[in-house]
Amino acid sequence: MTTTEAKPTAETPSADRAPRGLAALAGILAAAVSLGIAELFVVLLAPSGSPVVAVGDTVIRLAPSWLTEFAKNVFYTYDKLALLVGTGILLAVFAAAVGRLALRRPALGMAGVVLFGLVGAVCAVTAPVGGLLDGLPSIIGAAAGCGALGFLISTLTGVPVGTPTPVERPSGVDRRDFLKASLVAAGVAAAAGGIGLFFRERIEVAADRAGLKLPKPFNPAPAVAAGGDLSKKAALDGITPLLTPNGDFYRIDTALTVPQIRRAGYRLTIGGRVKKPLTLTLDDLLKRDLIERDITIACVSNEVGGDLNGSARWLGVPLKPLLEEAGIEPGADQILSTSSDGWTCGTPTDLVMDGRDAMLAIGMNGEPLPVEHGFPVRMIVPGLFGYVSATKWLTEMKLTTFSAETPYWIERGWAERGPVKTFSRIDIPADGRDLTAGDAVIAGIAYATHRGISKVEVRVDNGSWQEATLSAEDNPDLWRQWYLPWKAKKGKHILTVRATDNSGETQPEEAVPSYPDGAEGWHQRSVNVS
Ligand SMILES: Nc1nc2c(c(=O)[nH]1)N[C@H]1C(S)=C(S)[C@@H](COP(=O)(O)O)O[C@H]1N2
Ligand SMILES: [Mo]
Repeated sequence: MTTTEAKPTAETPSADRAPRGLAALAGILAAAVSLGIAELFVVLLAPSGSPVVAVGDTVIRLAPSWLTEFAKNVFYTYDKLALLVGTGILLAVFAAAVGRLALRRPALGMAGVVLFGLVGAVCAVTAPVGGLLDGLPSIIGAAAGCGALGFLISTLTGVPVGTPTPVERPSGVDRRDFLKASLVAAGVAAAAGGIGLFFRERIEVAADRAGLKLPKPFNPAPAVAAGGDLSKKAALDGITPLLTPNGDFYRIDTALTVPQIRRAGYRLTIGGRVKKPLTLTLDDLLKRDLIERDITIACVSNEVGGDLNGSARWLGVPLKPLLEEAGIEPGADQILSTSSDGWTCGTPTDLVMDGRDAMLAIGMNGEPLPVEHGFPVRMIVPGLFGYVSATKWLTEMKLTTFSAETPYWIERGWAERGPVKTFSRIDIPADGRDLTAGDAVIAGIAYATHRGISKVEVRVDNGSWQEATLSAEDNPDLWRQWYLPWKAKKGKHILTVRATDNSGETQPEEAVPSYPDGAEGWHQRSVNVS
């Protein structure tokens, strides 16, 4: 501490108030340091639970159902976020009180930090996936928090950490010392927490996933037909590739932190209205005859011309024979699937059993499923939007009825059945790209998963519809690329595309929003030709 004038009696109100406000800040910074250090040790010790997530999950687990329902209704999809923000606010209030307490009674302040660490530790240890080791990051975090609190408070009191409670506080607090100490604490919290969060999702299951050797498919995907992939044509540079690389694949889910499921611990239960309930390990699934299929999946929230869609070569266990083994009882019209984090999805039983390539995917484009895309197992059902078919981190399938159980998004008003709507998109010319007059090309993709695409037409301004050339159909579950050569004339032009599916139905012109069962309308792009 730098020298301060010793004026023992000068307890002016402002001098007193300022350190108290700063002490509250010290408490909050100390809490941040504990959390940051705890996150860092979650990574170093590699147990399953971060204290923040563990506390949040414990609240969800113990909260009465009326409260969780209320939160879901009020906060809609942001219910988990609301929980974290609410917890954060409570924590900040608690930490501020602890900071102020520490100013007068350092020992009690430390006790507050320890209490805070203990709550985190207890929640982590008692979590469904928790073990004793999972409590350690919180304890280490609390120790660091105590250190930070002592350090920060000492800059306010001028009394070094560990000295018995000061009887008199020097009145002239050196704000610069406190500011410096605060910056150090904030830096430590941010760096430790940042490193922890950054690596947690990567290292936790990454090694486990990398260790999974995918079996060869019993029934491989047919080779792409000649003319089945137009990406190689030089003129079509920029067209959507036939299969989307995993790193570019869109991602949609409600998960705040990506579920981390290890291979050894994985279990899938198939129950409800079945004759023989099954529990399968990952090895059980890998031992079965696997199929490999090129399938496009899409999100119901995708807008006209949007990119919440992607195609992959999925390797997986066909669902139909598996469910036949379980023996579906008559009347069970819904397959309610649940993910490890409690998201639910309802798929019509008849569609899964009608012979389409519905599967439990374990491979995506030649790799184990990426963790964000559902490692180790997800559902894929051609022809249905993701919210009614594509459960990631799948842990349970329950045969039930639509009238008995309402899945996550259906409860929020989205359509109970979600067949994919016919979709077409212009990729070339890219948005905002100017062209020079002369030979040009218009190109893109179209899908009507499971029905298949029969025709794509393009219109320039208000001209007549011209039929585009389609890539050879690989299978009706996969999108098709298309292109149309165009003699571009000078000026501004509006390009419009529409597709027709194999049932003969053409995309309607009238725009319809994505809620509640998928957007409709024609994709347009404007282009300047000079
Ligand atoms: N566990 C879980 N699975 C889920 C979801 C989710 O929120 N949680 N979202 C679904 C939705 S709405 C879509 S569109 C697809 C997206 O799959 P992707 O992220 O692999 O592209 O996943 C589906 N599976
Ligand atoms: Mo979705």
